Amino acid sequence: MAKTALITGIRGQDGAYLAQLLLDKGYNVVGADRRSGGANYWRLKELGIYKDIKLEYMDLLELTNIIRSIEKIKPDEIYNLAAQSFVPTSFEQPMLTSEINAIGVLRLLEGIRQVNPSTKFYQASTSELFGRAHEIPQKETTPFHPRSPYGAAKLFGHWITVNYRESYRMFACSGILFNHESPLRGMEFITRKLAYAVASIHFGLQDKVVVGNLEAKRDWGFAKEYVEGMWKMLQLKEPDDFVLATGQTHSVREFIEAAFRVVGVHLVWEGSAMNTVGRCKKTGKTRVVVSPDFYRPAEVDLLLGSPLKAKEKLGWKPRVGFEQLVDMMVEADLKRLKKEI
Ligand code: NAP
Ligand code: G4F
Repeated sequence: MAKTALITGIRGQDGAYLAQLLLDKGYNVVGADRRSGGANYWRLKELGIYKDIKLEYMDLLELTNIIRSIEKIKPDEIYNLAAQSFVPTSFEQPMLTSEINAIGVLRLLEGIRQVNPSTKFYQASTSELFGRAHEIPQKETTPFHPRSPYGAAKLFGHWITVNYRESYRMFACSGILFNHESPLRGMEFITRKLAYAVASIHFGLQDKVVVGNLEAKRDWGFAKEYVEGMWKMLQLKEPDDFVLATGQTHSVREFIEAAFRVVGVHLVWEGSAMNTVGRCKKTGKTRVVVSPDFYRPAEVDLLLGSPLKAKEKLGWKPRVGFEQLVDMMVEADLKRLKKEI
């Protein structure tokens, strides 16, 4: 009999790719969909899977709703991808972020425990847990030191998942995923913001992009590969926690340079820190401006993960490299914009 998976955050980047993967594997896929204004299913539509998914109204803020949904759907596996996932918003709305990213995980685990504790559970943990990183590269045993309300809330989500596994012998895994991107990434994140801006500048629809800290470094991988790692974790004999990462790190500045190279623009930089601008080497036109508006109260300076345990125990390894990822994202936005204009 086909397995049933319940995915929270189905309308997000990872939710869409995971739904696609599980449908391909023959699962019945149910998406937990909160009743939010202007609900948008563009990712599921772009992947051509919108009609193959059942949607269930379920909000991580409401335990009774979670219990009823689990009773009704009877999932074999639950993937908790729902979150207030944007770090800057967590400084503006720390309590709402914690209600969703911390207590929301507990509500879900408690719902599973009460209805059917043999349901397998995946928690979307994050490299933001490492924050002010205590070692390089970061691995499963690296101490946590979150640097935002987002990271602190996710830390609770991570430990409560471990706690329910240890206390109630539940099959609960936490994936400590480093940044993963794709053409389906939300526009507020730096990679997609840049891919879209570069495409837009190329077609003359805008002349520059305004960004924040150029020196922050991230371990950027391709989201479609990371959802495969999530699924692999729930197929293990014993539940465990895993880092998924590429093992490579690049600065925001390097991402910007690579993105502009896709459209043949080579940048030269002038100034420093918040007074930096990036100009097109050929035309001298200003294409990048740094503004304090996009700086955070506390920054995560360097993330670099070790995927060694995932390689050994899950047989998971990333294939798409940095340049290929940047290229894929800019090309996708060039194609989208070309259709629109
Ligand atoms: P995303 O695109 O922002 O998607 C998050 C989803 O969560 C959205 O569909 C959102 O629904 C839903 N959501 C928010 N609040 C909710 C609530 N109260 N009840 C139910 N659903 C709610 O994020 P993503 O990039 O796919 O990431 C997936 C998960 O992995 C998140 O938990 C994120 O924190 C974590 N993570 C991501 C990365 C990464 O690099 N992408 C790395 C590590 C961990 P709406 O569509 O209604 O807004
Ligand atoms: O793209 P970002 O907003 O992603 P961030 O903060 O690393 O968080 C993402 O990855 C986490 C995993 O490590 C997830 F848990 C989380 O849910 C999310 O998916 O910012 C990346 C870096 C930061 O250092 C930021 O300061 O880019 C820097 N940055 C510089 N200018 C900018 C900008 N970030 C954004 N969003 N916008 C800018 O203009």
